[in-house]
Amino acid sequence: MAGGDELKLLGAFPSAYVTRVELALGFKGLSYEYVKEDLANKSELLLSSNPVHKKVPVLIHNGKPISESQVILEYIDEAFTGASLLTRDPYERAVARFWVAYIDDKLKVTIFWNGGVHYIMVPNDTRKDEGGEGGGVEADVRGGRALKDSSKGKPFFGGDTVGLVDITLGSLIAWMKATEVLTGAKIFDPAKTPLLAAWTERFAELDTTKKVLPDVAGYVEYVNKRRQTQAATAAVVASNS
Ligand SMILES: N[C@@H](CCC(=O)N[C@@H](CS)C(=O)NCC(=O)O)C(=O)O
Repeated sequence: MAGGDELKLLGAFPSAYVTRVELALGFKGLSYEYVKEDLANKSELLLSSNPVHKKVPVLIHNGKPISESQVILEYIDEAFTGASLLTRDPYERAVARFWVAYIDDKLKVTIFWNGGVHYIMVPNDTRKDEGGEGGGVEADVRGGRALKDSSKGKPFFGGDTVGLVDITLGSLIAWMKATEVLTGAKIFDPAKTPLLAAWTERFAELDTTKKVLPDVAGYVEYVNKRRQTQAATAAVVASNS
């Protein structure tokens, strides 16, 4: 890449944390080498690059490792020129960081055991209905409060171009769609959450997003395979007990 910079991304399917780094690199127009990790058999490079958490993603820039997806996103924005992912305005930066933390905390691809493994996106929120519109995540992210707060009527959370919040929520789009296929649930329903449903379509249509976002069918297949493996293991345990 330009300036002799060398970028290596340690990643693994089906991590949305990795997807968000790929989105940020794509929107910045940066090229990089993708190093696929086997999380069941982590490489020496991963273990030495992220000795604290031993997780992907790790971005290695000219030999220097950076861990934790949100830290990586901000590093990419600061270290490289190109479209800014965060505005210069301190207050707007604070609002964007608030919603990024909120999405990370409340909207998760959750894996749980309930007679089988389910990988679905669920609002990780136990607050009671506060305003008659579902409360909690419904009122906040799903009800569009985040979008209204950040975008000021512009197409993206980042305004006219995508920013940190777009990338963080956008990295979950393929999981949202896979969840819809697997459970029949509508995550962002145009009838109930028109702003977010329109944002999802707008974000998904961008060239960078199309190149980076994993195939929904691949996620569905991954989940179904995991379900089969878990069911087979459960059957063996039951027959031995
Ligand atoms: N907070 C981390 C989470 C990263 C994470 O959970 N990575 C998972 C894959 S989705 C991982 O590497 N898991 C391997 C392990 O837990 O051993 C981030 O934002 O980067």
